[in-house]
Amino acid sequence: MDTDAVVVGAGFAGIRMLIELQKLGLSAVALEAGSDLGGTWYWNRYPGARTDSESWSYCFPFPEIEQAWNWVERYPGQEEVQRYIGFVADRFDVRRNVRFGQRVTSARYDDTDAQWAITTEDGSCFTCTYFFTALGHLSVPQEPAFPGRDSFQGEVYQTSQWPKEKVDFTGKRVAVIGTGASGIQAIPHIAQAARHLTVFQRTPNYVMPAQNHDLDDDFRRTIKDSYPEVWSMARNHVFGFPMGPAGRTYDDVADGAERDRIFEEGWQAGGFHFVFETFDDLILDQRSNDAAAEFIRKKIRETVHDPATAELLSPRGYPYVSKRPPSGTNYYETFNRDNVSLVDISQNAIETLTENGLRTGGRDYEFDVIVFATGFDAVTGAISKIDIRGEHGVELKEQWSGGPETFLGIGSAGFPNMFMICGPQSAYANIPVIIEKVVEWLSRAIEHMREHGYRSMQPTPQAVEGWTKLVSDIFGMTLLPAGESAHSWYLGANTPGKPRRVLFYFGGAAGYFQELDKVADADFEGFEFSQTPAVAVR
Ligand code: N01
Repeated sequence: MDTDAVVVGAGFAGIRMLIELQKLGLSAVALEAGSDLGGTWYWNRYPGARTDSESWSYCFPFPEIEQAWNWVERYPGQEEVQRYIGFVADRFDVRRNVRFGQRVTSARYDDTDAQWAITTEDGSCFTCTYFFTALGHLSVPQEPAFPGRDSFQGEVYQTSQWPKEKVDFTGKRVAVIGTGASGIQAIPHIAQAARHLTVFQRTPNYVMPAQNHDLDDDFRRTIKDSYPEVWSMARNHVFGFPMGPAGRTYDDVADGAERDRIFEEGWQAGGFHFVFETFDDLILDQRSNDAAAEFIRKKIRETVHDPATAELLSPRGYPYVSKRPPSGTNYYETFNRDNVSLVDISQNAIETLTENGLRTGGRDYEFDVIVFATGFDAVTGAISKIDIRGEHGVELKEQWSGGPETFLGIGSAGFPNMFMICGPQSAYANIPVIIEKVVEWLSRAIEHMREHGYRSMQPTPQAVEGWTKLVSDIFGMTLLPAGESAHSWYLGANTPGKPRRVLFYFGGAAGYFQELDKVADADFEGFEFSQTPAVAVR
């Protein structure tokens, strides 16, 4: 099949891109491995899965959708988000352009006719001029290679590959391995049904209370009436949330009690409000960060009855936010239940899975069910699973053997017309807000090519080098590098053997948008264009 564009993935990014391609009058197909739309929200069906961006900013700024769609909860659950994506796709009539059950295995650029050939697992081939990846940052699950994995005779689940049928934990002895955002959401739900739940924790997290609740009609009306302001705030906010800055730093508040009052306000506001509405230098000033970290530890001590368990749950030794902080609902409270226990594996790695459970610290534990909540080969995992070859047959995997190198998180030198929607080194922020801007930018880029009769574009090696350095320099100005010791996936440090490379631009959503606009306004400076396959225009 030949189309103008192929989009790989039908989650938020893929659907948004399909809508844009339709507006541009281009033919397009999206290839999706799942059997329905949603991407992350298709695969992550574990109990308790929900966003930790507020629903009214975890969506697209299409006025007709904003008015027609009614969010049920402050933080929508997996099912609600997946339904939303389907609603958007149907309103714009793009579902018909999605091919489900199509896992892409290779993408080859043909130098002679400047076309991409995209092949899927079942041997189907799609040729196109524009090749978009919309793969998500967290789409390749990672299960540690525990010895004895196949010997365990009970049920095994991975949070991000959860079955469509409901899993019944009633009366069962369950293990959850991993206390990242997925584990933290799943644990309180599993605990309610299981006979006994044992949580295996390697690194404690700083868990903020989500303070989730249903929305009422008055609130929905207010939001619907104020979407222009919501988006204006989100686009100007460092992480793409409709929040203002806190307007103060650590040094502005000398009194410890007053600082705690401010933290308490953030805690009650819930989720990321604690990060962004307390002190503006939380990820820049160690003292500010220490104060926040100690406040959270105090909350854990107040919540968890057993002091030894509270101490094990208390993160120490790495800065707050240097590892992506999750939001939870009844997370710490769950450890007060009689049927829940916590096992610290920071010093005693899981030695092996056994026929009846697992062994750690020389002790055998027996389970009916083991749940892996062990995270993802983040950001580069999905793209590196596709055999991508650009000009002169150059392999992307080979080019990125020391870690990904991109310009703006969108393009890589030597890969003409391959556009990553939020690829490695794009902005770290509330993702729909970033997707929206990147898609607008890509639309402008395609219009620019059409206007000038260009056939293809790709970033120059100099632009890629400059961006990679900028991304790394910005990261180095924050407290985030210290997250490496706590296996932060921002750096790929959660994946054994993965080269360490800063995987995101941490200069904020607004900073990223300025960078994108600067490039586009200067006729896409940093990109080279080709009029015919053979002639490059610099
Ligand atoms: O994965 P994670 P996740 N032995 O990498 C542990 C997004 N998300 O799926 O911390 C024992 O955070 C590992 O231990 P450690 C969100 O961006 C969003 O939970 O590396 N344990 C850790 O505890 C999030 O950040 C939402 O020491 C091992 C856990 O497994 C991202 O997805 C919801 C181990 C993995 O935690 C990833 O979250 C869910 C081993 N060998 C996810 N290897 C919302 O928006 C790993 N672990 C709400």
